[in-house]
Amino acid sequence: MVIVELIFMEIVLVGRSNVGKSSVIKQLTGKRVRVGKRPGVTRRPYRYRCGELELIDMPGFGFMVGVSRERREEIKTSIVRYLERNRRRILFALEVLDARAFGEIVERWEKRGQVPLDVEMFQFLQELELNPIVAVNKIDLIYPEERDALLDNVCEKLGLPLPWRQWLDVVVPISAKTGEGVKTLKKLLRQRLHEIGREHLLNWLK
Ligand SMILES: Nc1nc2c(ncn2[C@@H]2O[C@H](COP(=O)(O)OP(=O)(O)O)[C@@H](O)[C@H]2O)c(=O)[nH]1
Ligand SMILES: [Mg+2]
Repeated sequence: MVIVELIFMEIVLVGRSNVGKSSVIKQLTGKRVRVGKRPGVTRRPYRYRCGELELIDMPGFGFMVGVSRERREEIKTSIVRYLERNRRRILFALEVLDARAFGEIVERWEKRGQVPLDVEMFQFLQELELNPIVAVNKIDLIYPEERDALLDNVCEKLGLPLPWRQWLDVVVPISAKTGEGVKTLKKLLRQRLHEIGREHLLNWLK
């Protein structure tokens, strides 16, 4: 008997718990996705197959109410391990941030003299050459006149020189709730796959 295991190429979504990873997948795929599920409960990556491509909804990392420190460490380690082990089939990563919470969390970590988890993850993705796209989600909660400053701050913290507008192929403000910016994100995903000659993997993307 011959067992053929089909290996699909992947786009992996990473980010803190509750930033909207699942909601983004729902916006992109139109699939029924577990949204707002109790954080820390999802241990395994959820795979959403779209044609010959898989979108991977990784467990959220970082602080979660009712989740022990040990468990949080375990989750972080499992994410890092997953990315390393599956590196060859991952086309790129999509790191999702919460526009409203990001600045505050980062400052708290910096005050303690630590590298914030989100920043560490971004750097790790860069090291693995996973060319992360950063989706700054929940932008609907930010007043339009405050958005440029906020996105500049995101870039600054991630180590990307200002202004943020020179990173339009990396940083995308979106709202997985209202759908704002989702079109831009889709365009960016297409562009990325076009660059590596795999645009056909997004034939399903409307
Ligand atoms: N206001 C707002 N809420 C959002 C947005 N995206 C997700 N949410 C909400 O944030 C919560 C967490 O979303 P979820 O997709 O489950 O986050 P995950 O833990 O990263 O997968 C849910 O209550 C969502 O309805 C957004 O763009 N704007
Ligand atoms: Mg989720």
